[in-house]
Amino acid sequence: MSQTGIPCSVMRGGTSKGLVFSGGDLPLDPAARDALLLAAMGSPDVRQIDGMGGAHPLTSKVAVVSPTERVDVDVEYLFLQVWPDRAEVSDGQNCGNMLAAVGPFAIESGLVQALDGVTPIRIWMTNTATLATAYVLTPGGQVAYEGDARIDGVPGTHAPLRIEFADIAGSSTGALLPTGDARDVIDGYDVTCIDNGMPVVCLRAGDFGLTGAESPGEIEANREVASRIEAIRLVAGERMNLGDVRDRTVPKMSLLSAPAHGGSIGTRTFIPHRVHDAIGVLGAASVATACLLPGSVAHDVVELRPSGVSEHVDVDVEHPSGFFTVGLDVREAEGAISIDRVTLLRTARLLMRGEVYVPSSAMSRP
Ligand code: NQM
Repeated sequence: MSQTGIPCSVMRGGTSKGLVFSGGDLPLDPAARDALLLAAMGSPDVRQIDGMGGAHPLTSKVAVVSPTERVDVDVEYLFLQVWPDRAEVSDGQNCGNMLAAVGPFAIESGLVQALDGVTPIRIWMTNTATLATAYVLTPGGQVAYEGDARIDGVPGTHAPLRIEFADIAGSSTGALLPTGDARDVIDGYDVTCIDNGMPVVCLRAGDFGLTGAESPGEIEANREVASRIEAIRLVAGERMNLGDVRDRTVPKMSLLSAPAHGGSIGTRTFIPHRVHDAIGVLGAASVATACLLPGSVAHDVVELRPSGVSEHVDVDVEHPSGFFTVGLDVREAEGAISIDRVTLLRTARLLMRGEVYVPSSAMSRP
């Protein structure tokens, strides 16, 4: 059987890892593209042994980077989640971690001309029709990967890559609070359904008999809690305008607790069936935003230092492998809070560039 090689890079973006393609190297037809990506990743197979996937949703990701005809935008980014154990590829969510790889890839592949110093790259995130700006360090016009920035969940230090989001409220659901309220009750549990970049349902860990200090493995092993949370997710999905979410990767379910390590809030997040080893970028933006909303479930447990809401608030989101600091530019008008800008720090690294090989039969499927 012959094989076909498709140009691609393997990159780490934040705490995730995946394949990054130039849009022109993939089939235009989504079904043909997805068949190719399943073959490239080795899905469906829990071990993804016959492909590049890392046998976990966080390491089974694809970013497609393309030129754009939009004004005021440099490149377009489509995120595709390849399920490890199912023959499914989803464009139904965004990914702020793989987003960190997009700017460096755009420069490396010649889509964007780097400046000498820092290159701002405006990225149109097609999954949610929202904009991000990534500030890529480019001394001498080359992408810098080495540096002294540390993000929890990734060993060592790397070049800092600042990302800004403006106006991401209601990214997938149409509203920051898609149910219209800061708090709802589903199956007897208090929840906050929020979407500031990622649809997330906030819950109190204590309501499920958890302290919030459990490891992802311990929480996943608790089948009773996992199935109660999935039942809540299915109802929340309908109420959040996402429809039947049985086969969707949103909303994420974040179990919140008082901070235990000097941060603002503790989190353990189902994404939605595995528990994240850290927390997603946009997931963290949604949780951090919930922390500022009076009446939310997050507001019950958050500890902000200094306390209270000012024009700029840094929310230190604790997660299983450390902290994720989300900066929020806040506006208060007529008693309502809105977030004008979200800023955060990531790092990214080009790991390999070459061709990924797929059986030629996968190219002609479906
Ligand atoms: O929320 C995992 C990740 C993500 C998504 C997930 C992400 C985000 O860590 O922006 O980054 O929640 O599926 O890659």
